[in-house]
Amino acid sequence: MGTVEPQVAADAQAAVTDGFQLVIDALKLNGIDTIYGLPGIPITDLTRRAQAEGLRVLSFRHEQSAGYAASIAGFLTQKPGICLTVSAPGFLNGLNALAHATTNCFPMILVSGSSEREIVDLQQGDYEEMDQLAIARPLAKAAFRVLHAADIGVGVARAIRAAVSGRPGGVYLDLPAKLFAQTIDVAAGRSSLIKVVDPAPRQIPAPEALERALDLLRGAKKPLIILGKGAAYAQADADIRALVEKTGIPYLPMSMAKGLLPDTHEQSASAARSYVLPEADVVMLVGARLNWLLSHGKGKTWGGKGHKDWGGQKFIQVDISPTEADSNVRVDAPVVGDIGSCVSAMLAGLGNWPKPPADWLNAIHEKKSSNVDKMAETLAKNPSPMNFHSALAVVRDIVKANPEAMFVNEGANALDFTRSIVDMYKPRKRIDVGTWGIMGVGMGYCVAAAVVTRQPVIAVEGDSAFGFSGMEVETICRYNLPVCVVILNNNGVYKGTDINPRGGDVAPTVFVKDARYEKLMEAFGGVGVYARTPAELRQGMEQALRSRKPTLINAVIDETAGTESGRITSLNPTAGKKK
Ligand code: ADP
Ligand code: TZD
Repeated sequence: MGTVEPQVAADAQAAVTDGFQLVIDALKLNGIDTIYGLPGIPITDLTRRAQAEGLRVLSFRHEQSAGYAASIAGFLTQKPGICLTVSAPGFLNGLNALAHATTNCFPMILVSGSSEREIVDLQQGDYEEMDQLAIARPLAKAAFRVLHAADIGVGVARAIRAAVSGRPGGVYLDLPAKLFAQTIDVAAGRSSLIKVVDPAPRQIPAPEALERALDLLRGAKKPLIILGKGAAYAQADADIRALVEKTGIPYLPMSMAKGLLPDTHEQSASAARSYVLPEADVVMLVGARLNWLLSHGKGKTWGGKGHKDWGGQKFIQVDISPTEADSNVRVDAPVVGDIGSCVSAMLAGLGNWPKPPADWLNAIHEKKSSNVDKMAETLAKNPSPMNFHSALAVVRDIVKANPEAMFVNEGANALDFTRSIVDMYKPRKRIDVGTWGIMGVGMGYCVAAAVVTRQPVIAVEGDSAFGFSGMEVETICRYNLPVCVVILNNNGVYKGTDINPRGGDVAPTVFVKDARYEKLMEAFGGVGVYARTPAELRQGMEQALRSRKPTLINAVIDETAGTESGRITSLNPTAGKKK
């Protein structure tokens, strides 16, 4: 007996599994191989054990960056990006990214440990006490809590389905501390897990909706296609290109749809944007919303008389969300379905498609050429100090020479100028501030972009924008990621020249002058470059791409360059009051 007993005990032990293990098994079973997070009570062991089980666990310096990384990993892979945080404060730090994912239609799951339910619910003051589920719910597409180890499989499956099906979004999964240590029988645990079948089912558009849309488009005299980041997300690149090319219709890519067709494509109307929007008579939106980024489909941008007046365009909207149509103006032909299915069905229905009228195409061509010529003149200048244009002329060349590189972009002027100057050549290479125009996505995006695509990453950052996630350069160095950060440093938010009329503190938009951001990268073993001329910037970028070493280039630009709020000064209620 004495010799048998320990064996029985060991067997009994081996025959149970616990909450930690089941969470890991459930993720792995569903093809999730990376966690972006930050350890601490109660999830430290989850991060350790996940790593030991072969998941890639990327630890950040702040949950917000981990969350942004997860959100963009979701966009790039169509699988939910996982962000793992501790309770209350860690959860709240991750929440911004969860809301960002929901707003941008990126699939992501924020998994947070939480404190004891019975203490939290009686508000008895637990360690990091917070009713996280209630707080996450309005910001997430769905929110779930798992109380029993046997329900982990269901919880993870529901979170995955909610994140990626239909319109993708952010999902919250609440895992209380007690769950992790719960044990259940191994066999029962195994059979409780769910491998999600067809997590994002195709949604086939109705034939009559397609016919309505194609009829409208065929009859247009001045048709226009607008491609949004939903189209980029859908990974239907070849069909989208074929639809644009076979119809011959000019198109505008929204910021993150740049590169879906190369920006140098002859049908791109980007350089004639302010001409085509008010002039077009039928506009087909493919995975783009008529939100503020498109001036709500009305007003002067669209040729309306007043700022809320309809410009007379008819809209076709291809979108997975049936409630998106009519959100701002009338949509005459909604086509509801996933973009892959919609676009291939449209292609099949094109028949003998008439080219758009030549006078429309010629007018766009003319506008484009004169705008491109004007821009070329500006870019060719070599002012001292550098300005946005002379620095971005270099970035444009480097991106052209490295079309596979991922491209991250945030800032105000640093965003707006870059978006219009730097061409993209491949789908889903450009990732940026998205629907909210949010600052702080930069370094988290860099980490995820490098990890997911294994391509080099170039980030063009305003100096203010960079500051929101700057400490993550340590993360970039720690994982030795091929990231080249270029800071367009003009000493402040928008620019660096504001003056406090009363003296004393500097103005709210002004930073330390001539800050040496490159030393931050050097502090962690990366390469720092101080660039005062386009030639120094070019050399720094070329070297970074060759070496694949983490590099930060502090590109010093004219502090008077830049306008308040970049190109959206009109949204700034104080700007009008300024002399
Ligand atoms: P942008 O900012 O580029 O204009 P938005 O984020 O405003 O793009 O719009 C993206 C749209 O794409 C959303 O309305 C979303 O419902 C839709 N969408 C996302 N993924 C898909 C998909 N796979 N199929 C169809 N529509 C999609
Ligand atoms: N906070 C967050 C989270 N998002 C924001 N968009 C802002 C604040 C407001 N904001 C902008 O919209 S752009 C910007 C801020 C602070 C920074 C602009 O300065 P920059 O870029 O140095 O990054 P430029 O090139 O100097 O304009």
